[in-house]
Amino acid sequence: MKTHTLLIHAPKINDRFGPLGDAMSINYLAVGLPALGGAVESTGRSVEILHLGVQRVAEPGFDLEAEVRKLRPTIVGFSLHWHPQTWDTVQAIRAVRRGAPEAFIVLGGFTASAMHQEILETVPEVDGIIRGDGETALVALADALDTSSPLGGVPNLTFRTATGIEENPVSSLSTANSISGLDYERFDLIRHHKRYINEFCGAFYIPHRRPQAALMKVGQKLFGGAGGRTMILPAGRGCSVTCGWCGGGRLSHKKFHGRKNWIQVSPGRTAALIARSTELGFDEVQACFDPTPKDPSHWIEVARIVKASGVRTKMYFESYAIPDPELVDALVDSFESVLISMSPESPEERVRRRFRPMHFSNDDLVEAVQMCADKGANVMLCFGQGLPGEGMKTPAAATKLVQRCRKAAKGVRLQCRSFAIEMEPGSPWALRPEAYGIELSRRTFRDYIDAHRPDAPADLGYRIKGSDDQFAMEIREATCKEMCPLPPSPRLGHLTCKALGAFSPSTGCSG
Ligand code: B12
Ligand code: SF4
Repeated sequence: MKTHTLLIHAPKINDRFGPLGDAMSINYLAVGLPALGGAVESTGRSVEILHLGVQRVAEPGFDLEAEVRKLRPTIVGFSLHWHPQTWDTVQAIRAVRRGAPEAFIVLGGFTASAMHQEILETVPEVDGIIRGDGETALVALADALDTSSPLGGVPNLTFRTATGIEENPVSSLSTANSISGLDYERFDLIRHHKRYINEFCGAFYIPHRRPQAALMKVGQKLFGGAGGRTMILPAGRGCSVTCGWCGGGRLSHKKFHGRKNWIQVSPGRTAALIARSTELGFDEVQACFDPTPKDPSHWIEVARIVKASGVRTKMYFESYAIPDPELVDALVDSFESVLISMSPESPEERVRRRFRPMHFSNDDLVEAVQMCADKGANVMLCFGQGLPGEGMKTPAAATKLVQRCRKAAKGVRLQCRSFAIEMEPGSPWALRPEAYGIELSRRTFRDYIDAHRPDAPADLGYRIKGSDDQFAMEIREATCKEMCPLPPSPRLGHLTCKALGAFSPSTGCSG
């Protein structure tokens, strides 16, 4: 048996999440991966995508080393997109190298692009890294390997030579037209793709233990929440701004992917993907690309075409600031139900302004919640935990802000999510920690491997200068009491958390 190109996604198998205890995270594939496989397949080469989390449940005892020995791939491409995948991905790379010594092992995705030189220096099993957009470059790599041509002509590739590491320029950059023509719906290239859609495209964490998993399912059935089969829309690339903590902002895209601006998939193609989502078995779609919240014409046009097509599904729209009322009208008019998320990140306006160029005030937020509620859209608020600049008064400010929003959200459902923000490679505060008042505990690729190994101590990758443990605990307590992401509501979720914690007493919240 021979598969020409094997694309692999390794989730973080040994993660932990509050009341759920041991759980698997990073369950979504990069949305561009099925399209990448489709691009290679359209050149007449056989392609398969393996999700190592799906493999774990669908083929217990699955052995990657034995599998690649059998498949004998020419190229094995790892999607090292999200940094929490680092340890698991490196383990999988080693297994592939043992089973397929002749295969060309290439990496792509955000983390791989930001740390390309270092990865080649640290992991000898890796042959090359494609930075930024992958479609044209991966096909060019396949062409070069199949014809034994020099790799110096493969765009975006950093690769190992007999004498060192060579870096080809990022000369292949996709355009708005080219990304609108890609086959994002090629889920059929994923082995056990129905299982992927049914079990992995929803909850952020998949508990290892059965009681937690079963209880979560019941909770989600009764109260809803993240857990439906969600198709993430591949809506665009790049970003219009640079947020302080984000590894995917405008600055990072320019530095690592060669993209100075942002591009969007055309409204017609986006609407067609929304229609495909229902045929593929998804319950809802999620739009997480909103570079111009002040000019909502693009998404209004998407909503108009969806309505005209007669397709009905649910929409979870991540607004990059606060949404325009006309957009909310268009979404509510076109979708079965609408959930709009907004990310104040910090209740302190000063801190928010420092990290988010698309600023809005607390009053703007409360008004926007009320506007959404008046129009019948549910609301999700996303907070960070313990950003530099926050202090002992922050927990009380957070409580007050959530209470104001709750009052404004009459007649609709208000959910909250609150995550401690982790260090990401290539983000502005990783590049200039002193400017943000932090000290890094994660800098190198080796640090990222160590930070995500199964037995690693909890660490966000930085320490805020001058902060103490008492402050961290108070923030966590306020979060548990007022912003719990678990059903039935931000204020009562801590009861569900306690119930879940009863199955694993060492976990659970402080609320
Ligand atoms: C949409 C989005 C999401 C969506 C999911 C997107 C998805 N499934 O791909 C949601 C909201 C669910 C999400 C979640 C998370 N995200 Co996010 N997300 C984005 C966002 C806004 C756009 C990404 C996108 O759509 N790109 C365009 C698509 C079409 O291309 P693509 O999938 O990236 O694939 C291309 C290339 O990356 C490359 N490529 C990818 N894999 C491979 C493999 C090979 C072999 C090759 C050659 C090339 C290649 O080629 C592809 C085609 O050209 C970016 C920020 C930004 N503005 O870019 C952050 C971003 C990618 N997310 C990030 C993070 C940290 C996360 C989370 C870990 C957050 C968290 N703490 O939970 C989770 C992970 C969830 C998971 N995997 O289960 C960081 C990653 C930084 C880093 N280096 O780790 C980013 C950069 C910024 C940010 N902080 O939001 N995210
Ligand atoms: S967090 Fe900010 S910089 Fe990052 S993708 Fe979102 S809007 Fe862009």
